[in-house]
Amino acid sequence: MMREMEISRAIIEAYTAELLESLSLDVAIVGAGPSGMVAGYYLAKGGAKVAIFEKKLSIGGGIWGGAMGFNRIVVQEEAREILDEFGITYRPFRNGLYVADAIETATTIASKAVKAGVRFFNMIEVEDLVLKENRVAGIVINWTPVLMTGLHVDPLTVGAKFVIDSTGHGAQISQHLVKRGLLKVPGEGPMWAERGEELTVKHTGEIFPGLYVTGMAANAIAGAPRMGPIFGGMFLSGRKAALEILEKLG
Ligand code: 48H
Ligand code: FE2
Repeated sequence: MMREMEISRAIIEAYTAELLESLSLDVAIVGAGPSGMVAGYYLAKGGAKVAIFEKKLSIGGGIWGGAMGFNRIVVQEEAREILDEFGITYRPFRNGLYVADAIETATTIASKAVKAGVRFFNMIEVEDLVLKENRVAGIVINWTPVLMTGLHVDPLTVGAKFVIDSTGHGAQISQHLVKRGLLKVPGEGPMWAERGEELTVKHTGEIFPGLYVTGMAANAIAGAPRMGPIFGGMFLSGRKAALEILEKLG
């Protein structure tokens, strides 16, 4: 066989095998930001079959840019153990705040998640939910460029026992239930760092049978204030959702 065809076959076979293997999941996570990737890591570590679907080419969501492009993030004392779990380097600042490199944070969480067994599918956008007998039962997926260009191409479907909306600001996946009148999402409030962090974690959970929210999506569901470039709440939220789901999966 021509070398070029061998290369093509290697890619197509490897990718489609993984996609076929992911058609029926324990957990489908939508969005590869901090909360989604941390959730994926703990779920995979706990033995769940989990994949993350990310509409962009790059994973990492809002981590890369730190704040205003200053690529550092702040993490508070309560979430320091998660930095330790991943082996991310940090420096103490003061008043229980720590500073980590955004690039190291994004790459390390992604790498640990992959090695724990999370499958990442990038450039795939979740455009709807599967809803059966009043329970979310999967996600409806399409190529991001198809949706960007507005081509009329129907999607495919992935089944999941649980779906996590980790899409950040706006809670994109929960919005599919809002537009059908099944859910209300008040949206996030103006900045108040401590309160935003607290409420994000508090409101992380199952908001509709089969559908969990984490991170800024949980914040939007709760109508809680935004918190700016402090990421401990995102990590703690991802871990909380993962541990709750692992318990339900038994
Ligand atoms: C597939 C999708 C879809 C879709 C979106 O925004 P994120 O980083 O999300 P979180 O909640 O884990 O982290 C939030 C944090 O980054 C942040 O913005 C903070 C702390 N802000 C505070 C403030 O005051 O501003 O990541 C979400 C990911 C992104 O990569 C999107 O591309 C992806 O989800 N995504 N993927 N299908 N329909 N919608
Ligand atoms: Fe943000």
